[in-house]
Amino acid sequence: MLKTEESPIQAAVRALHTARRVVVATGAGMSRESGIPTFREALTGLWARYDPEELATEAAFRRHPARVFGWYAWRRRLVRAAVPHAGYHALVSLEGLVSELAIVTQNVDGLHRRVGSRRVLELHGSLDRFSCVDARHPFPADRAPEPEADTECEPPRCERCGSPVRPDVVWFGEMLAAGVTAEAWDLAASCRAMLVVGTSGLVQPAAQLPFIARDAGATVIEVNPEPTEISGVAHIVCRGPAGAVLPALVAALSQGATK
Ligand code: BJW
Repeated sequence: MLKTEESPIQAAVRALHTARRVVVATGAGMSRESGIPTFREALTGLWARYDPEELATEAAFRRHPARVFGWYAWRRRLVRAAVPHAGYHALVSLEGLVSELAIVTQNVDGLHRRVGSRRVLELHGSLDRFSCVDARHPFPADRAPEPEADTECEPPRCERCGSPVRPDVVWFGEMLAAGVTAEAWDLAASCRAMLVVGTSGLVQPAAQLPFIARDAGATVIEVNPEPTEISGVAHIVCRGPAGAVLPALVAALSQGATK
């Protein structure tokens, strides 16, 4: 896919220029430059002794509800304070440069929606929503406690069944929502180019998306400062942070720089 004299950005511009449908698949690295740690970075402060993979399970929540609820409250505070970086705004601009664009994100921070990206599919749910652990009855977000300090925090109880309230995210061992998953899989199978930004490609089933796109004939472009499980399947690899690569890519595309 990369012509010998081309830079990865130029090759990516060429692929995006001719693609009718573009999918951007984002992961935790997309928000790193906005101050939100990636999922696999070591935790800090009160949470330093815990492994995120052990906190993000229903079993952990049932065993230690205040610890897990407090961890999510801390993360919600980080997200509220975060300012979406230039890469987020570049993806909004990209909507105006291609015929059709959808963002499929594993992130639960809502930053794509906050900057105004129009078609955003959140595969792993959202920190902004809550439901109870037993029956998944919705719980109003404005009634969820928001501790000021970095601390454990007892979850509220469901008003209908009394079970503890949890964040409406997809934990390990849980199924992704059927509707959003079907839509994401259809998009991956029918896009002509997929930008894969800031994901390690370790978590299933989301990690399948670039493979589906490639098998269906799309050009897969990775944006990540580090090699990942996706690098081998990508036709084009832009090594660098999302906050620098995406604005450069969109600027080059808008100038029609295809050489
Ligand atoms: C930058 C950057 C910069 C840094 N710019 N980039 C098949 C095989 C093996 C295991 C399984 C399997 N199928 C299912 C499983 C089990 C499990 C799984 O995948 N486990 C793996 C760990 C092996 N999957 C599940 O359980 C899923 N459910 C499921 O499959 O249901 C069916 C089923 C049910 C029951 C039994 C069996 C099957 C559900 C997965 C849900 C994942 N949920 C989480 C938590 C969400 C809530 C929360 O945030 O707390 O989602 S886990 C966590 O990982 C979070 C993330 O969305 C997800 C992906 O992480 P991501 O985005 O890739 O982040 P990182 O941190 O890994 O990587 C960051 C990247 O950014 C790095 O590459 C950096 O280099 C890069 N970067 N700075 C650009 N500036």
